[in-house]
Amino acid sequence: MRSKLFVPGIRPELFAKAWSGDADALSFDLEDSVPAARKHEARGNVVGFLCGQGDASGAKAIIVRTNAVDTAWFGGDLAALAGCAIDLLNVPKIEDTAAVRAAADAVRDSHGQQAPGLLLNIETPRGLANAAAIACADPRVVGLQLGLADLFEPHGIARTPANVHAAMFALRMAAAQAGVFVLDAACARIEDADGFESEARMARELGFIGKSCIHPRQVALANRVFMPSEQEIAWARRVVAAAADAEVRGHGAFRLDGRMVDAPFVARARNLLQAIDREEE
Ligand code: 1VU
Ligand code: MG
Repeated sequence: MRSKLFVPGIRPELFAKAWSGDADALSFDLEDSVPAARKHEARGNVVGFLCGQGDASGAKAIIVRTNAVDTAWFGGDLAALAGCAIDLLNVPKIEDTAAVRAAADAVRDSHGQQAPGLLLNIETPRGLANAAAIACADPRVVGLQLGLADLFEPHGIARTPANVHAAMFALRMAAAQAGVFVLDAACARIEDADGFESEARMARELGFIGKSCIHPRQVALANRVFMPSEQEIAWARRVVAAAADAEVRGHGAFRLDGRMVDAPFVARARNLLQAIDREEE
């Protein structure tokens, strides 16, 4: 999921374009891009569109961002989405494990055996402080989504590389503790391709799998930055092959192209190859 394109639920004229575009995932939004008076309309648009597509999204992951668990809209969002083929529900502003359990229970009630996985937004100071516990709170949680606009803007925190890195690193460690993936935040500066790309590169270096996009022109940038290079894949294959050989010889650490390789490096290589295999399935 290198790129996840947001599409406001009240802009159905964008749905078909987003569907046929290059984003790895689409996130139909019922939350902040939809004013309170139009929540019902947004739900109707999204449900009508998704039900009309059946499960024909192909390789694209289909996500819906609901309203937060403690809002009056959350229950109605889930009830409306119960019949749709959705890969993930993205739940915003999760702050503690009680909210995760409430979301997971509600999704099991509304969707039963077909319940989609949960992608949880960490976008408040309290959510960030509790992120590891949140990620571990229910087996339905598959990923965390960084929300920098909510995390920074109301508190007057500038979006400098140092501030962004601090938030990313904290979230990455929380996700790693739970063994779930993590996605980078949206970037509101549509015209600033360099800014988008430098945030995406920082995220990639920290092991994030992709980045939220709010405009189609950001999708190609995210797809490029988060795509593993041929060299990385070739190196991973060599590490795994050499590790198998070393194991036969009874060695845990060995030398490959002037570098020492042992268990953590082999784990990284295996993770990369497994991620590629999953993409190809
Ligand atoms: O060239 P065309 O006319 O065929 O298409 C336009 C436009 O319709 C299309 N487009 C999109 N298509 C699919 N998904 C999108 N999100 C999307 N955005 C635009 O691309 C062509 C060029 O569009 P544009 O440059 O004229 O864009 P507008 O001025 O119409 O719209 C800009 C905004 C930012 C309003 C629009 O891109 C948008 O609504 N984006 C998503 C906003 C959103 O969902 N926000 C909430 C999530 S982000 C968050 O919560 C934290 C920051
Ligand atoms: Mg937000």
